[in-house]
Amino acid sequence: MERTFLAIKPDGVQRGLVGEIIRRFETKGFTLVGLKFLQVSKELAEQHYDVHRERPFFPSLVEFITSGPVVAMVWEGDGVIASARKIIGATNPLTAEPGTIRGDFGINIGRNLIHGSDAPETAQKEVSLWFTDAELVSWQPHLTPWLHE
Ligand code: DAT
Ligand code: MG
Repeated sequence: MERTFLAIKPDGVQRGLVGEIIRRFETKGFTLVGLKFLQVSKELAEQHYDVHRERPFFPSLVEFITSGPVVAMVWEGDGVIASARKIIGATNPLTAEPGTIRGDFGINIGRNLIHGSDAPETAQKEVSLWFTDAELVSWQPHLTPWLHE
């Protein structure tokens, strides 16, 4: 089953949007399989944003994601990677569509509330960077027959 990595960034936590953000994936019908609340280390932040290492905004990315607690999650479901990206919205909250998390709650690219894996390869990499196998729970939600034909 497809899995993706999502993280509510320090702005989402500080603004009291943790419940609201989790609700959107939960009510959509995806399955939560991993969840933790943590203070991100500089090492983890740099590994997570490794693809952006050469970008001018790399230092501020690392500084921001380590500036306060983060909610790290793994969600499961058919098509969850692309669907979560749609639920999250475009990178810049100012131009993200209303109805998306970034479109509804943000105005600045450096405060875009949530991270979501962008493809199957990055999802796999990020899930194993942030979670051990023992921290992920495989379970069968009782709602399944009401969500799948
Ligand atoms: P996304 O988070 O939508 O996957 P990304 O992977 O291209 O976007 O970039 C990672 C984060 O870096 C993004 O959430 C916000 C920041 N960022 C991206 N482009 C930026 C830019 N041009 N200026 C400042 N920050 C930027
Ligand atoms: Mg990205």
